[in-house]
Amino acid sequence: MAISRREFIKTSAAATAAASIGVQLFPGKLYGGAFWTTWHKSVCRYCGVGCGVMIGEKGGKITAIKGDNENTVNNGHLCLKAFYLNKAVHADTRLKHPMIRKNGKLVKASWDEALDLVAKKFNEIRKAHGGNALAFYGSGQAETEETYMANKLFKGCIGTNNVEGNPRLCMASAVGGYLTSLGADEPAGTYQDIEKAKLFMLVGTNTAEAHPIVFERIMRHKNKNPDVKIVIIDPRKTPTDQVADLHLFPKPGFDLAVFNAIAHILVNEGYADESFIGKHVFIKDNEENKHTFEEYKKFLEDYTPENAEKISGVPAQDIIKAARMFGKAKTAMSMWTMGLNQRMRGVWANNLITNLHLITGKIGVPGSDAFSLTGQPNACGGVREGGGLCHILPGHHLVVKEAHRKKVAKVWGVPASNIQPKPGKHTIAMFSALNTGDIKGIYIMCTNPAHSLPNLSKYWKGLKEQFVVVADSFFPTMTTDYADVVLPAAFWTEKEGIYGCTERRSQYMPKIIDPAGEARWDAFILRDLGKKMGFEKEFAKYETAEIMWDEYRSLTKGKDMNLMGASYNRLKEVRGLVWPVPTEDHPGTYKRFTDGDPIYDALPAEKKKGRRMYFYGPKAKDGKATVWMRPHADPGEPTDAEFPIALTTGRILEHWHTLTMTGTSPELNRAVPKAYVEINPADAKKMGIKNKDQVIVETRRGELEIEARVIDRPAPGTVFVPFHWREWPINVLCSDVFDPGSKEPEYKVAAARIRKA
Ligand SMILES: Nc1nc2c(c(=O)[nH]1)N[C@H]1C(S)=C(S)[C@@H](COP(=O)(O)OP(=O)(O)OC[C@H]3O[C@@H](n4cnc5c(=O)[nH]c(N)nc54)[C@H](O)[C@@H]3O)O[C@H]1N2
Ligand SMILES: Nc1nc2c(c(=O)[nH]1)N[C@H]1C(S)=C(S)[C@@H](COP(=O)(O)OP(=O)(O)OC[C@H]3O[C@@H](n4cnc5c(=O)[nH]c(N)nc54)[C@H](O)[C@@H]3O)O[C@H]1N2
Ligand code: SF4
Ligand SMILES: [Mo]
Repeated sequence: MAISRREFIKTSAAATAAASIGVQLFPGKLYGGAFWTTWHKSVCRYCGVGCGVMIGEKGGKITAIKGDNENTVNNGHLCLKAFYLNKAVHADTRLKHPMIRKNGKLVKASWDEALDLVAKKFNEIRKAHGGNALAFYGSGQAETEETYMANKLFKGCIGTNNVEGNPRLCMASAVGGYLTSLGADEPAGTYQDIEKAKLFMLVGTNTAEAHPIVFERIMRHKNKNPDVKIVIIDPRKTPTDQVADLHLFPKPGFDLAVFNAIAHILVNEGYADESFIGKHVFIKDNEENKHTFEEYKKFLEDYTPENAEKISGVPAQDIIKAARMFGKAKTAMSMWTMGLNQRMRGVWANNLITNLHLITGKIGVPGSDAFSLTGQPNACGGVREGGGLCHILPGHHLVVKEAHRKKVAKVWGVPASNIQPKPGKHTIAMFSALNTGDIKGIYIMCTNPAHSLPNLSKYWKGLKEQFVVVADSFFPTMTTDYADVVLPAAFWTEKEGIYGCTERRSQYMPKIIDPAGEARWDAFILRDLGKKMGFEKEFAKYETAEIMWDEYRSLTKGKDMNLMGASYNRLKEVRGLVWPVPTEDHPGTYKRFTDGDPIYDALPAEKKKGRRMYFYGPKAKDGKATVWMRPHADPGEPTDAEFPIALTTGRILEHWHTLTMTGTSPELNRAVPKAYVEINPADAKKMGIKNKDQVIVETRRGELEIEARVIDRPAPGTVFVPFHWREWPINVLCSDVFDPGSKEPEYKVAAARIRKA
């Protein structure tokens, strides 16, 4: 029962619109079900929405999947990818045994052979070149327990902070935005705000395809309440436009001026809440410099809608309209994803969107929030909270802080001096160091960097030359092509663990069946590698997932992301808990920094006097958030006469990243079997290109032959290519310039030209 792709029947009826984005509208109806099926409560392993699923198992096989009616995230609904999730579990492409490269070929090996080899090689490298010649590269799709084990092994035992993961390519700018704007990572609100919001501003998010269940909630809410308005800011029309009241099309990378121009209208037309600003907000242009509201107004004078039009190409009238809609709406929710984060100035872009909420006071009240959508299912839980990047430690601790290193080292049972006081190498620096040979050995888990990094061919060199270990559940991938050792990892449903989604909700996933072939749980592979490397004592106690989770949780005690009330026992029963959840009887927290947040509630009365919010996060001062005076900045590679077209890349509904999982479903493959480049009809006409012509897309880094899809989606001057297929590796063409703060690369903008093949 494949749902055919995008039958765009122009109607606002929820059912039709939902079908076109592949949302299952019949709560509880199951796909591929059977009698005698045993149902298990779990979580979808695809996107960061974090939908609850019920998984059917029969005779040791996963047979069915349906939405969990009791889970408030999705209320029984599922999207297309999740429908076919069970096909991935039993796919022929599952990796079933370890492999070692011998004479250039990967050959079958035993677990002992493989892990002994990795331990020996890693120890040799460490002895000869020090711990910093080794690295770990993980994933926002790994469980919190898995990332926790990797952190302990690399940061705590081997003694290197070269621990990174794909959230650097994804959420790093959002983290930087939240830390600088609100003083603490992750949103203040939750999904509950959706049904209370009067206006949605969707910026650089193709919500309908990338976060379908969030989109479905927005759509239903708007259908029931026609006064709910939706503004989209994106250089492309996407299926998300089905609900748009207004769409602003900036040139890719040129929208910072638009955000400032919206602020300009808000402050000049009386929409600013000066009383909220006075009590809750600093205005700054750098860490030290505080400014008055008048000075901020003056700064915004440069950003008239007319000036912003010149920079971005968005008509001034549309900017004014968007600003007035935002200003007039009683409540407003902004949502954004990679269109903002994957940018040379991704942190600034995040700041500028959050500014709009802070200057109008549209934050901390039901229905209003600056709400970043997370890409992967456990980027928030495992990596942002779990400390899976080169500068952080589990539980919102920092490697640069001595007290934090001591605290974490004590829990890990390692000398505090093991944890290096300096951040390790961020992702691009890490793969560059493989190229130069400064890093000589890397362990890659649950991610496929030889497919997903930008300016890709540049980084293949290091992967080819250094010692590369890859733990994956599927084979082959572009990264296993470069592996010296391949380790088969248990997949979703074959292991238990915790995922933390966009709305600060941690959820439990049970082990339902045995792993395919000889596959083993990533956390145990890392534990046993640790033991083989000589850290017997340090890894002796981790016999269960629960032991790892409990130890990790102990590091969150008293922190803003307090998880002390989220025990395995409790998480097995409930549909997740939203932190802070300080005690076993605490229900979890709907809104942070305000009434009902246990940390806010416990603050002394004099701190809260005259206020409705107190930003108590680690980076906030005096309980205040920050409105940032960030100037417009162009992207790293603006178009020019030679390369006149802006290439942007991203994803589509039916497929997940590098296709290892969705590529196992014939239904999804049939729906979209290959890559293409979306070209606006006006551009196509000028270039003499017809639909389905083969064209060459070229940037300064390379060229790719691909089929043209002439369609009124990208604005003229912009083209779009999805990055899912290894046969059409668009990432070779992507730019690897990155944000100087977040170090997140600018996948969203490259200067390109196109010719007929
Ligand atoms: N089906 C599916 N769903 C997924 C995933 C998947 O692979 N497949 N992956 C998950 C992950 S990890 C992530 S990170 C999310 C990503 O989710 P999204 O960010 O929603 O998806 P993208 O397609 O990467 O890009 C979103 C939009 O950014 C726009 N954009 C490009 N440049 C600019 C710009 O300069 N300004 C603005 N304002 N917008 C711009 C693009 O036109 C595009 O429509 O999706 C998650 N969900
Ligand atoms: N051009 C372009 N490139 C991009 C982006 C873009 O927008 N445009 N977006 C970037 C973003 S936001 C992201 S998040 C990245 C994603 O990029 P990747 O993380 O590289 O892509 P995935 O396909 O999700 O890789 C996950 C891998 O883990 C394996 N796997 C699945 N389950 C398990 C498990 O339980 N254990 C182990 N060990 N392995 C498992 C899968 O088979 C797969 O090989 O791509 C980035 N690259
Ligand atoms: S919206 Fe995301 S979490 Fe929910 S079912 Fe779809 S892929 Fe899974
Ligand atoms: Mo992502």
